Amino acid sequence: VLEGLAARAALTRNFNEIPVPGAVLDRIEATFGEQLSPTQVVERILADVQARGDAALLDWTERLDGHRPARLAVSAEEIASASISPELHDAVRLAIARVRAFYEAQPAHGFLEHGPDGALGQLVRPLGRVGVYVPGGLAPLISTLIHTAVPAQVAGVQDIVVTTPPARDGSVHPAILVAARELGLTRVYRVGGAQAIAALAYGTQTIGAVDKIAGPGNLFVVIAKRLVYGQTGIESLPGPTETLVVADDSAEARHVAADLLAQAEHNGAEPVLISTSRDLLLRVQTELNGQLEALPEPNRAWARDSVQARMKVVLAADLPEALELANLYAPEHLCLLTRDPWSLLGQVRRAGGVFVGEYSMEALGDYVAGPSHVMPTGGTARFLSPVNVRDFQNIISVVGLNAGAVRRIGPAGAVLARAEGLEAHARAIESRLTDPAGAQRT
Ligand code: HSO
Ligand code: ZN
Repeated sequence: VLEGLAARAALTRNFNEIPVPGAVLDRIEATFGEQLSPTQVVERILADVQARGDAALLDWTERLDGHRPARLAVSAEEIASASISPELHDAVRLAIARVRAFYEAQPAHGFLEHGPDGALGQLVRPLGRVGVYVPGGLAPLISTLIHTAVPAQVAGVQDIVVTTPPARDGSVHPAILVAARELGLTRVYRVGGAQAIAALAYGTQTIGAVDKIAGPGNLFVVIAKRLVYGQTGIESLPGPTETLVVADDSAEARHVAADLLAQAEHNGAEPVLISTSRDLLLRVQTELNGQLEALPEPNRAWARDSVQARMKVVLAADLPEALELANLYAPEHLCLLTRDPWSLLGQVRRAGGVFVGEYSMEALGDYVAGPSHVMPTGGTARFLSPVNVRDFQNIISVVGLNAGAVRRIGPAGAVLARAEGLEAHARAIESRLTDPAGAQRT
């Protein structure tokens, strides 16, 4: 249990390179026959896809996912005929409807202010083409497709392509295909990893280049997104998830434990508990052990790894200190399980999402609450926001001044231009000031 300065030190995050598990390095050596860093692996894949297009995608998919697809594109028939249980299908529809309703409420329009100087404003336009990366791997993240594609659709993006790694038999999980169908998405490609990011950034014969790539992925996906940034846009570099629970003595220990374990079952997750009550901390410890043992495998092993390797427990002097520590950590998820959680909202400054009270469990937020579950991780909530409509729009500044404005503000512009040594700028401004026709206009 950490307190005071020790808590502060433990919750202060430095930017570190993503740690690479030894098993990943072993697999790289087995696959490549030499010791390469993950970044070197990604650089090779990016260069190869850029040079050889589809042929490289097929080779890397065969090599890394164990299957050589006959076609990269999932066919229209496959999407149309994908089927899941009625219960799951209804849940997919509900998730889509709720995420859509949430983003339709986000104000995302431009403005044009008319005044004596003319008009100034911002045009808001949807991005042209967006690529959504849907992780496969341990879990087929149906919800991640919904939580990334829907804000893009609400932003007005017409062209959304989906890439997702195929299973060993080459299939894509039917629920991902059903979700794509329900979203009206017709372009789904069975390719994952760095090769998928390369395809979206550079374009291949089958997969056209996109303007922005969104969505979480494994280490190689994140490195690839970082390396292609500039060639294409990215929304963030999503890393392992974190959940920070602030709880006082009124919190139900079983809820606190359940919320921490829910996110602990994600690979590499970091659970953090800050409480003002030592008694609650003890109760949570007992609950956590019991609930952990009751989980089935492999979930128990995943959750245990997060709890044992990364969980942090802090005893705070009072709720203001708890919130100050939470802001310092800037968690992806901040869960408030206190007597009067709404009263703390004013002190929340840095978090991806804040989950207020015992009925706002983050696990529900992962699926059907409304806001996208793609939220800033690793302390990036200091400067990033959750995926939202604005990620899929660009803003164009509008300058529409009149002659009177040039008379009033032009001289100052010319002075600044000459101070910068930029004579042609000054003259461009003054060309309107000396134009006799223009000078008469107001
Ligand atoms: N909590 C994860 C997202 C997720 N959970 C998807 C379940 N499915 C990252 O915030
Ligand atoms: Zn989750």
